[in-house]
Amino acid sequence: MSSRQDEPVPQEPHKEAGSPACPAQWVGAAGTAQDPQSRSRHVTEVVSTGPVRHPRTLPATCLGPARLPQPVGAPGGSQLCSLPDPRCPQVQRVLQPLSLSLQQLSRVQHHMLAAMEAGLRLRKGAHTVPMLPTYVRSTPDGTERGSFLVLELRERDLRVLRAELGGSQEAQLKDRIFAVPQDLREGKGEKLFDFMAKSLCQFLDDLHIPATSHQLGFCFPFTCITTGLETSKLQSWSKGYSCSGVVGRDVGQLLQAAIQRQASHDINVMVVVNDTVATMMGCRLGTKPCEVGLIVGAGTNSCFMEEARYVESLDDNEGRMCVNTEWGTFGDTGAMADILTTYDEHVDAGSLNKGKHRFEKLIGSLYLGEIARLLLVQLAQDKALHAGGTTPQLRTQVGAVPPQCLLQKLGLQPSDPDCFTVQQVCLAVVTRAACLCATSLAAMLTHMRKNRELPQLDVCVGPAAFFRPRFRQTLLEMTKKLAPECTATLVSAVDDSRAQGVAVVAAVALRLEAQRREVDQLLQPLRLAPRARQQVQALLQCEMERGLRQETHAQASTRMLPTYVRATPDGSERGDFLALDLGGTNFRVLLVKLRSREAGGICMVSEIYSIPPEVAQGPGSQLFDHIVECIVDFQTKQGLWGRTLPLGFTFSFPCQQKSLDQGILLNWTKGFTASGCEGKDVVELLREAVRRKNQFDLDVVAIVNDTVGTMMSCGYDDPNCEVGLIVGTGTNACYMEELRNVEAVPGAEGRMCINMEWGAFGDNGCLDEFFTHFDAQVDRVSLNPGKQRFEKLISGMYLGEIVRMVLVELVEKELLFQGRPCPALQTPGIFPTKFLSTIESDGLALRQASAVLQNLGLAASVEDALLVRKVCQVVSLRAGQLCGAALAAVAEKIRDNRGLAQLAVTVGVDGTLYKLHPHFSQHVQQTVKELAPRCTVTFLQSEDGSGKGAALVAAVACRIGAHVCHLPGH
Ligand code: 0WK
Ligand code: BGC
Repeated sequence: MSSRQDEPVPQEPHKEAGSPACPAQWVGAAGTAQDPQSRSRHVTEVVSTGPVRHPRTLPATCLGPARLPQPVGAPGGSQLCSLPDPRCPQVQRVLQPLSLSLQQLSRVQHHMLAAMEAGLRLRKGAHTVPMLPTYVRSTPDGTERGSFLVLELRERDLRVLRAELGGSQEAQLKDRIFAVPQDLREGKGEKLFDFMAKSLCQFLDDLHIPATSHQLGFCFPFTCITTGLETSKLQSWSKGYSCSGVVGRDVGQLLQAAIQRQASHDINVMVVVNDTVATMMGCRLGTKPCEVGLIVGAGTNSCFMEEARYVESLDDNEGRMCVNTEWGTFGDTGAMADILTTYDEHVDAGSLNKGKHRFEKLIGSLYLGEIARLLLVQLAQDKALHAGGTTPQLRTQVGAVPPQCLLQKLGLQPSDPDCFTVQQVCLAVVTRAACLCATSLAAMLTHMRKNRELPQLDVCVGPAAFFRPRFRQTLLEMTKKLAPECTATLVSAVDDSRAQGVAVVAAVALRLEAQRREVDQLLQPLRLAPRARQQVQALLQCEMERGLRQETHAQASTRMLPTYVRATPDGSERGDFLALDLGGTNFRVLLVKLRSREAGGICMVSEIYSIPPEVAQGPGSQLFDHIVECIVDFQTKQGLWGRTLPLGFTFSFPCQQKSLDQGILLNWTKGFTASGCEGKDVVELLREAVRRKNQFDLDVVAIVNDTVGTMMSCGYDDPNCEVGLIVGTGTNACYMEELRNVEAVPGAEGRMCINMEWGAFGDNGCLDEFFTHFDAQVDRVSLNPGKQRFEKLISGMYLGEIVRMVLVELVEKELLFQGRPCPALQTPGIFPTKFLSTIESDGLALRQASAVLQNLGLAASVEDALLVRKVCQVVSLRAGQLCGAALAAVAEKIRDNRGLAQLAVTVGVDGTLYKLHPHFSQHVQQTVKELAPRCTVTFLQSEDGSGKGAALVAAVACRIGAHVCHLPGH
């Protein structure tokens, strides 16, 4: 049977305790002063720790004319937390322990910073502050909409609101306040939650709010461990609350259960928010959201937007996470022993939570009055106040009162000097509170600046009400002194901001959830399920078989081209060789000297030359003339004139070979379209160009594909290397196939290296179900639509374009950059694949992503940067998995060929994407492990490129006498 006591009685809105006549809050609420007149929805007062525009002082009336304390930081003010020098030395002596020097404050700041960093780590140190993740991952961006119920449990009352968020318009609020009697605050927890649920239902009934389902945000200003927006387990009560049966329980569920017990309204407790978070989310400066929430009221606490990767307890450490510091508990393990005074110990001993929230007890208004009273008692005992007279009231705990009234209320007849002394005491207590609050704010800002790797930090701070000018001035100037590289702009708001903040947390959560669902839907086609990966592997195995067999070769999309490379190097190769390497990012000419290992093994000199697009896409003769010019330049530089060295030509395009030194170009790929080459023997084209130059001879011994060159180059170090893989501008692979399976080449003995040309896999439509509309767009605008379709899902020439297409669609759907037009993204090639490597690199990724977007003229929020990173990750993961599935098909083919239960094989790899992308190689390797579990595949990155491999092929050919020199006189 609920007692009258627990019946919620709505209060006159906002009639705060204490009459306006008596500036009650002098000592009470240190920093804050509620101006009951200002009922306007949003009064923003902006003060920053930028340069002091003009020193503010307290109105003289308060402190007496002459001996006003020097504002902090003013010239000559050494003792930072300076105290007025009362003529009375006793007052000086009693107040001395409250005045903290800059060294002491910096030490507190330093300890606080260390405690904050320790709090973020999984293994907590001795002195930590909790640093609790709140699962608020984004600040409002002005698009929040929706109507929410808000329940705000406060020091002495409960506020129930309905907030209508309308994007940039001001939130419409209806509210009611219900006093929370002391016995409820210190009684059974269930009673408190029933009271809250009842108040909620009464609010809905009284305001005839239609019976629909309501989303509720619960502002619960106590230390909670949060594991999601809706789940917060109470760690400890404070600020006069001590209900039983709640600590360790999920307060969101307790409230939900209490609401269900009311059985009158359909209300879902959607988010449980700490008051600092609500404050931060409810404040903004124009379009700039606050990234710090600061509470200095009955208690003190703060929160800030932390880089999630520093919150070790988080699994998904992408982006940002609002962290509730719970700095009120700082010093609970003795970190402040050197500044705590006996008065502080006394206050703590008399508090409901002895030994806890020590820092809060130096700043929160719940405690300052008590500290002041104890100082006054001390002063009275030292005959420095009221001629040493005290009264029973002064000796027992009292609330915050003005000096005159205070002493009269305490049955004392104060003299003017007494009033002045009381003011000094109050000033000392408040100034110390402001200075200590500044140490923690400075520590937090410094932490943020360091973690964001910024030379300067400039953030908006949402304090939960007006700070008293002196408190605010001391707080801001001391913060500036302790953290000169940080500028904090205080954006105060009347207490609606907190309630609005709770609604905004719910709205942002809904916005992010809706966005996440839409983004996942859009990206879904780019995700490859395990079944799809197996399918790709099986499809390629099928295409390989068809490519090798004469009767199906023409239909196969993978042309499985014989290379006439029958053996990998055995280390006995010797001699000097020229090599050309065309088809990758760079064109290289190399001199490769093969010696015995004792004589140094292989030494190479090479020169990189560019192939300008107009040469790669001009007349073929021009291209080969350009190649010859480069050879001439190289020979000159290397003093090779007069020597005709055997040459290996790495030509990284699909060539039908009838012998080692003959290769008919089937079709250009990778941005090459030089005319008059396709269908021609490129070795002949080169020889013609040499003849045109008519200055020297070339002895082309072998033309090899870059995959073959890579396999040979790695095979020189690892004889087990029987597969060559390139994932660079283009992609392809080769491997040592049993000659018996290579129907295009007579003979059944031994093996031959097959250039798979897997870039064309799917050109016959066998992969169509894996092509998304993004891929179709990329293919459509490519130089060779319909061709190299597998390559266009994987290689460096195309991944950036796929990402660009996805970003364009995300902007169109207003899921990125809030739908702001991004002309830059309409430009083909504007998002090269190297951006993926930058954006996906670990560590500073988000800053990299923002920097990349910035350079494209795209102002990105943290969410935008996160989303762009996600798109890059999805596109590169798919590419790595497709490449891995294809490689698994090759490994399984070799294992199958050899009838082995288990195969161990090495893959020689080259290509900028494989080598430089931070995660691509892992994606490939993991997929190979998944799809070819009976193959142990070792990946060997080629250090010297395939030019060395081409020279080795030439050397092997020369060694086994397979090469007939075409030169006159040979
Ligand atoms: C380096 C090799 C070259 C190959 C290239 C592929 O020496 O033969 O074509 O890798 O990688 P890309 O330069 O296209 O990234
Ligand atoms: C070419 C292959 C080459 C691969 C890697 C593809 O576009 O068709 O011959 O091996 O790129 O460079």
